[in-house]
Amino acid sequence: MAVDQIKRLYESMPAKLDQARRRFGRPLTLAEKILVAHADDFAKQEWSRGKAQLRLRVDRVALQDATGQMALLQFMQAGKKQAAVPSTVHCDHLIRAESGAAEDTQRAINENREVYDFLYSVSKKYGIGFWKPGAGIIHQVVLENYAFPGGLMIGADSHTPNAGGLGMVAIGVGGADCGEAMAGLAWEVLDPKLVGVHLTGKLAGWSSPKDVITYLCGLLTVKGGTNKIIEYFGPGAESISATGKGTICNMGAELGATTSLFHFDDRMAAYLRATERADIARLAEQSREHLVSDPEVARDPRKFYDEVVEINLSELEPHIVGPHSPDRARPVSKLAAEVKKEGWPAGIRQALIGSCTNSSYEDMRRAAHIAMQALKAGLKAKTPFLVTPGSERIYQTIKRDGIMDTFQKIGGTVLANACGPCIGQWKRSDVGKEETNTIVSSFNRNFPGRNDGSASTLSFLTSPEIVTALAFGGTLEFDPVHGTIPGPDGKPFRFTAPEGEELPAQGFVRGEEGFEAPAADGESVQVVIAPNSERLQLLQPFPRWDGHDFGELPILVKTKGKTTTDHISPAGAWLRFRGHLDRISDNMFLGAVNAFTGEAGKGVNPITGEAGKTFTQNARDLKAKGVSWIVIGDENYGEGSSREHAAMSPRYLGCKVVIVKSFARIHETNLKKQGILPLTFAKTSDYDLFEQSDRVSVRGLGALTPGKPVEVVIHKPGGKTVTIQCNHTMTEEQIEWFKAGSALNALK
Ligand code: MIC
Ligand code: SF4
Repeated sequence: MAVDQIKRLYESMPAKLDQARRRFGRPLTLAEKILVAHADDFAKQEWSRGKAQLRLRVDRVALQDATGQMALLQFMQAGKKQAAVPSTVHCDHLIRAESGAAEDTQRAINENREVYDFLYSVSKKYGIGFWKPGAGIIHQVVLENYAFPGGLMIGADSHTPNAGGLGMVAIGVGGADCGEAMAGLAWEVLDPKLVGVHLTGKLAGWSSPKDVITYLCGLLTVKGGTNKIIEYFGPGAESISATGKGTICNMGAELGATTSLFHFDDRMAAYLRATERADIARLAEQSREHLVSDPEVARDPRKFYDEVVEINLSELEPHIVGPHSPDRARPVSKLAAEVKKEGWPAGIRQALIGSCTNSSYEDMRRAAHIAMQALKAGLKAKTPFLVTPGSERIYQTIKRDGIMDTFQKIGGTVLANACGPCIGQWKRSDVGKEETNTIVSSFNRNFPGRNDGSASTLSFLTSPEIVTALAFGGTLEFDPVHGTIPGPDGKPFRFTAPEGEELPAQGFVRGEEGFEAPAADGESVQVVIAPNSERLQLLQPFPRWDGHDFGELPILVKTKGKTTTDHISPAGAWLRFRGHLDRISDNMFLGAVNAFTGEAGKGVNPITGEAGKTFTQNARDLKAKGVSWIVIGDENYGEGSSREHAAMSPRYLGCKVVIVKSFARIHETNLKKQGILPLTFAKTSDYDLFEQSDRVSVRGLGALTPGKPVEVVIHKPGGKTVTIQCNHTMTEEQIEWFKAGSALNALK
């Protein structure tokens, strides 16, 4: 966004904020200020936390190459000449880690040429900035180039909140939301509740920003942040660098939070200057009072936030979370005992640092400081050590400053500036397919199967400095903070706490950054999709609702326990088909645990009774027979990624209704957008009523009304019926999406 647009935004803030203070009759928090400043129509807008639907104007849209394909295919259907808001596409998810940066990037370019060409030509045509493969991971590149205090951004990726490290309200959404904002529509979100995190004390020693968020994950759990903004404030915030703040906000996605953000401060200004944005730093400094909460809020936070959490950073111990869920947290010092108790393999097979969560200069410096200590002592890393830098700028800078050299000396492999092993783009040959094994990384997610496609891999997440120390210890039983490992001389060796400056003393190297500006006039640019492509497929509109209630639908799947988007629509090798709805639908529910059998990915065909087929095979059979179906799910259904494929594949193969105990925010919206009815049990225990051979009817759809429950009838095989109540959160407009068959149909 051009500097003069930021200037105009800041100039408009005082009047808008005053208006809001008058209307609400109280001072404002920072999140509220940003939401108010971006209201589509402040006067008409209803404001009620947890209830109102906000209509906002976003400053920017960010897309990556996996979800971006669907987002752009949907945007193209809107028939616009140009994207209405500044937007960028980042090629980061499709590069598979195999043998190192240069080769992996080249291989990806060859394998994904068709997709990259598509993204490039669409970008060029519609005025969208394009970041080439290898240029960096979306959130790091956005932080370095586009994020700014007080802005509002949406991104087709759940870790978009990373930009909260620079005081931006940045929200992860489905591709349809992005496509619509790019087509010039206001963007809608549920007015979030506000959680204030009051930081006191100071981060020091081994404790790092990662520990703030892994600790919070343990405290609030993976659904603790649903429909809430987490706002960090207090004197402790100043002891955290802007990139460290980014780490904390990034992983707020693991709390299910709408977003997370910090108040503007000098650390942010320093980062803006270091990334060649002194003009924005100056503007923000001049508008400082609007880029933090009002002073009354800081004095008495409990009056203004819905919840307040206190963290004394001086007392915060390094934490580690996992396996299989980011909220399984404990201090590193308590891990060894738990490993013994649970019988997890203590030996670490791989140690990985980097990713969009933790690849700042500071992270790399601190990790290198640990590595240097070990090198000096003559120690060798006991596990392979993989590094994914977040951007070309980081890569070039750590290369110049000798950090890369240190990593290479300990036997590390530097991977492309891309997602790689974080999203299952990892060709790993050191363990058998079903071998239970342990890995540690500085990433943000650790759902089963996430990193290498194997649910037998136990993935633990912690700070890059702890990961590096663990690579030398080689076991989860080593506590780098308090423990020792044998040195080459047999004497115990103890690490000292990591150190590392937050910004490079000599400035960042620009490097070859891989940005392509769009064409000045995109009219003549052709977007090509080969008709026989297996990677890309133009979308056909979903059929409209036929006006009838849903009668006696079979249950395709009832899921048990965690059902993340990685369970519903796995990534890894499937990323290949993200632009081809039919092909990718073969992965539907492959990771979901069947509540009737305990088996993952497979179920009984509800019509033929045949067992042992994948859910997709059964769904395709039902579709061929013209039978629609329903999904029953557990708590926080759809947690994790923003990928709308987790809603589109079910929709495409005939799903009408998803009834669960509770939803994750992005997924619930994605279901609505694609025309599926998302319902929650009024009584959670009604989940237990559903059995394999039941049929399910949903009544009164013609009278669907915001806030009014719907009646669901369970038909038991003997003819007995049970009627239960289910809730929905659809607004008038969202009910129109349902009737039209999808939000996109409603728009046309
Ligand atoms: C993730 O971290 O799960 C991803 C891969 O970045 C996803 C996006 C995707 O599925 O493409 C996300 O976080 O939204
Ligand atoms: Fe990429 Fe992993 Fe970050 Fe998602 S969380 S954007 S897959 S690095």
